[in-house]
Amino acid sequence: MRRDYIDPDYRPKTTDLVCEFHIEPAQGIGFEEVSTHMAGESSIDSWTEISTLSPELAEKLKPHVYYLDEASKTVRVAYSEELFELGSVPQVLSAVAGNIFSMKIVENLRLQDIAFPASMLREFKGPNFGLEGIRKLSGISDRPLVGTIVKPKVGLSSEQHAEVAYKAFSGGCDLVKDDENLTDQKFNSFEKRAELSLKRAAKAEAETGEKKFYLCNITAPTCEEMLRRLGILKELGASYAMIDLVPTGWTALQTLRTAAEDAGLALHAHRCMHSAFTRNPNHGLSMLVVAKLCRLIGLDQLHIGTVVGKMHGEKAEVLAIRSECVLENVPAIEEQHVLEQAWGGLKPLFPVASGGLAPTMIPELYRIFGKDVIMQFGGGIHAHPQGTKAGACACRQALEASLEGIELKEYAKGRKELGAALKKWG
Ligand code: CAP
Ligand code: MG
Repeated sequence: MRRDYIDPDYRPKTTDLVCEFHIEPAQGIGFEEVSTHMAGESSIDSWTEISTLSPELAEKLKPHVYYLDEASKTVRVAYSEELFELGSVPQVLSAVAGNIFSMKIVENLRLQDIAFPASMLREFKGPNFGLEGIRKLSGISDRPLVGTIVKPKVGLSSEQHAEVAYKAFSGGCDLVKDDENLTDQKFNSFEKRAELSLKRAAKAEAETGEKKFYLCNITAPTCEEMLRRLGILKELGASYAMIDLVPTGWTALQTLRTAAEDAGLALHAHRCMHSAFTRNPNHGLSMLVVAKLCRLIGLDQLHIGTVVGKMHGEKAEVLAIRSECVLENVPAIEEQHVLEQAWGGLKPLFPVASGGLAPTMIPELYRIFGKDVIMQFGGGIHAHPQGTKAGACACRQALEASLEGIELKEYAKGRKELGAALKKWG
């Protein structure tokens, strides 16, 4: 007989880490059976009762499956904080998002949310800049920030890349970033691109009187190389570094967080590859969990979805992710599988909406996200009929119209950039 961890009378302690799972048992396995074994496998158990685990130790460390609802396939488990290395995201994931996905008794399993106890929050720094810090840095307090991704994703030389960045800055972009798959290729080396693009950012800053940020992608094969690239950005006077958070991994992010603070750089996190494990609603882990881990670790900006653009993500889900980025106290939302979370003073991070956006979507984006969002347009700027500069200008015009509550069609009168964008994207 293996242990039974089902305990509906248990009330999670403030020191417990609580997880909500969606569980579908394999054929012939009962819901309670799979729930209790999953809780055991993610904490102290093996597949059979082990003599090395004394009853006293088991009692002290056992998980509590305190909520089970077979109809909604939902289970909540409270784990003692003693099971965890409190400041290690990799260790926490090895436990509550580790072996359990491989169990034969599980047909589908999804980690919907993790509610972190205060003891764990204290072990993490959270964002160094965060939403408010970025606002201070940019001097922009009253509107969304506008950014672009240099396109094509890869293929331009460093000089061409810097020129596109300059046009985007001149047209009105606050931020210009690399694409996720641009790192240090033969045609466009990291060092040269960083140097030239930062120079062009400074030129545009002087010419426009607005702050201009270039976000160079430091994603690299090792942490050492990533830190070296971070050092180069610091030397060149950058304000930001960008990282592909999933391909580089949690250890890289935790390493980078400290180094970025020492270097005085803000961190922009691109979430490419997240959908490999977040997209299936029945299996994997949620983007909400990814976002919470990013805030915990302390990234300053994170892609969260757009609702209206080219990437998947329903409005309710995207807004729940947004809440985890910006609120101090997140209330539970049963139907979104969101657990209550108090953030213990960890700073909010700046949410980024990106992916398939055009200037004509700005009024809708503003309605959905309000002013605390960074709107990023790749194709939506570089495919503008009059070019990149006009594309960036059209975005700023559409944003001005949205802030003033004026219809785009009306605002486009006498503004040829917005007019052309409306013609193209309606
Ligand atoms: C957007 C983008 C970003 C996506 C990522 C792209 O370009 O550069 O990587 O926003 O998606 O490569 O698709 P476009 P998400 O504006 O031309 O689509 O933000 O959902 O992680
Ligand atoms: Mg991209």
